Amino acid sequence: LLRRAVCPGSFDPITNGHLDIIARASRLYDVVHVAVMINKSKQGLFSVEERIALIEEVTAEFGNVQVEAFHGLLVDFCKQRDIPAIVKGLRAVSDFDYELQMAQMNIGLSGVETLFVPTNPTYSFLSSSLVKEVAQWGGDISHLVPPRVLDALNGKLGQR
Ligand code: COD
Repeated sequence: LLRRAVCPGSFDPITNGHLDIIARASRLYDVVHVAVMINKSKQGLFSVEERIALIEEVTAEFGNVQVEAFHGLLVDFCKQRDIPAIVKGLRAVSDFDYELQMAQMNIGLSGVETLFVPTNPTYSFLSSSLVKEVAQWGGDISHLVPPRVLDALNGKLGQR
């Protein structure tokens, strides 16, 4: 029996903070599913296909990570794939209120557990939106995203 977990998110784009959580989950579980939420009401910088391609490239070395898009409820994604656990990074107390609410809703909906991993302090301030904002104005983000993502960001922002 394979032990599975899911790391869900928007990943627009994946940062070193996300990658750290996925890497740590991949050491604890046989298979880690990365679920990229499709949000029709919020257009991202990267398309869902582009986000998936970037995540696949930067997680390939772990050898047990599977990347997919999803829409609807995360617990339904879990049920369809026999995934009993959601792994989430907690950056600060500011994440906690909402994460606790979602965890309690999700276990109530379908019994799926949520495990919180404390963020690597190097990345505790890091979010996709800050990365995009800093990159947009030419700030150096090379220590905050994988090189492949840096290239992709420069490509996107250069086009505009
Ligand atoms: N350090 C550590 N972890 C981090 C960092 C960091 N710097 N940045 C992000 N993370 C982790 C966090 O665990 C975070 O939750 C996750 O990565 C994803 O982050 P984002 O910003 O890409 O994604 P969000 O916050 O937009 O994703 C929200 C979800 C898609 C997980 C959530 O909205 C969801 O589950 N939606 C599906 C619909 C659903 O089931 N709704 C009911 C919920 S009860």
